[in-house]
Amino acid sequence: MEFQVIRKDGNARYGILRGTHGETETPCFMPVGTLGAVKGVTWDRIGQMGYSLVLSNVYHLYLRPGLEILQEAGGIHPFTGWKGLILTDSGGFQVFSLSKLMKITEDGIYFKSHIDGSEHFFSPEFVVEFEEKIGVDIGMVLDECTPYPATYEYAKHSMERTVRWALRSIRARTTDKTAIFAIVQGGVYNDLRLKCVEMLSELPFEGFAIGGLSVGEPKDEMYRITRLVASQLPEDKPRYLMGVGKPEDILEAVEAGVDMFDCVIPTRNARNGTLFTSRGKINIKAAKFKRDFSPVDPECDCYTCKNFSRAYLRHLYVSGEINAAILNTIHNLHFYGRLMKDIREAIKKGKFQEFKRNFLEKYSSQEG
Ligand code: PRF
Ligand code: ZN
Repeated sequence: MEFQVIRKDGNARYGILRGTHGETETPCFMPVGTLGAVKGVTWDRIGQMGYSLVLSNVYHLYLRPGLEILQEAGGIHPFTGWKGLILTDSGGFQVFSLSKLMKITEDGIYFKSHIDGSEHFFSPEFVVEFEEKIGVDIGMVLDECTPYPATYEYAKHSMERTVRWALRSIRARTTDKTAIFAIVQGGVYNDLRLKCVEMLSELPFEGFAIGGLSVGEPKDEMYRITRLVASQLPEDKPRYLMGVGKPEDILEAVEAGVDMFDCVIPTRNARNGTLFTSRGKINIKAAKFKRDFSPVDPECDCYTCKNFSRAYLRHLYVSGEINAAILNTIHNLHFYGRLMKDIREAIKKGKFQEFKRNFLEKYSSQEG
């Protein structure tokens, strides 16, 4: 993998990330394709919307369809049919949020499947092996996501374990076709975060993620830790803020120097009928849209906005029509893709601050 920062505007960076299956400009947003598909849209749509990097997940892929099937297919690319870049999260976070976590030891994580209750074990070595075997472009290391709130002692131990696991992960590597990214933990404690960055930066990772945020802490804490960590990470490596977020969070993090994002918000919200517009979010279920024959966002040039009205989308949604999820997902992912493109253009022109201010002013002017 190759990463190049091409332009800086304050701490915001415009760059290019090249991997085994293509390249992406940064800052970028990765649509979430947990089960090997982005819910509600086919890969050709994802590509048309300008996305060339998507996120998937070791926890899910390991349970279903499983390593054997993925390997028999020739890897995750031939199996899923996605031709672009793939990053997989390690599963550590999903074990906490989805499965019945049984035990964390120095060796790894014991957990029960959320599907059938069967027992499994992930070690840092196994996760890297899995990511290499299925042929992802970027694999995240196994980490321990510190919950919020957590005591200093707890956060310290889990951060230190995450660093020891990162070292084991890097030692387990066997190919440079799969880039390995480390994850910075340390809760909301400045000194723990700094110590974690210091220890991880000495290791030959190809990128660094900021984990353990957007887990219930106040916004200002999340922004503070993001700024602190981003300011200390190596300049020449990509920085990924995991599981974030809302448009306003992305703008804040880009300003701090973050290059990559993922979040279920655009896709999950689409399926709940919450749509992003340049003037804020709307909920398409609302009765006030019953006779609103205008597009979701008059400034949006996605397939949904060019062809359908709010009234029609509301009708599809309240009727439980499967096309509601599809059309809403197209719109929301288009909105996020456009936001990231506008961010990149603004950085290139040295006008990121101006763009951020204008975007937020309009976005909070809210009609709905
Ligand atoms: N660790 C991993 N994946 C994650 C997180 C983390 O801390 C988060 C936290 N927002 C989202 N996804 N491995
Ligand atoms: Zn649209």
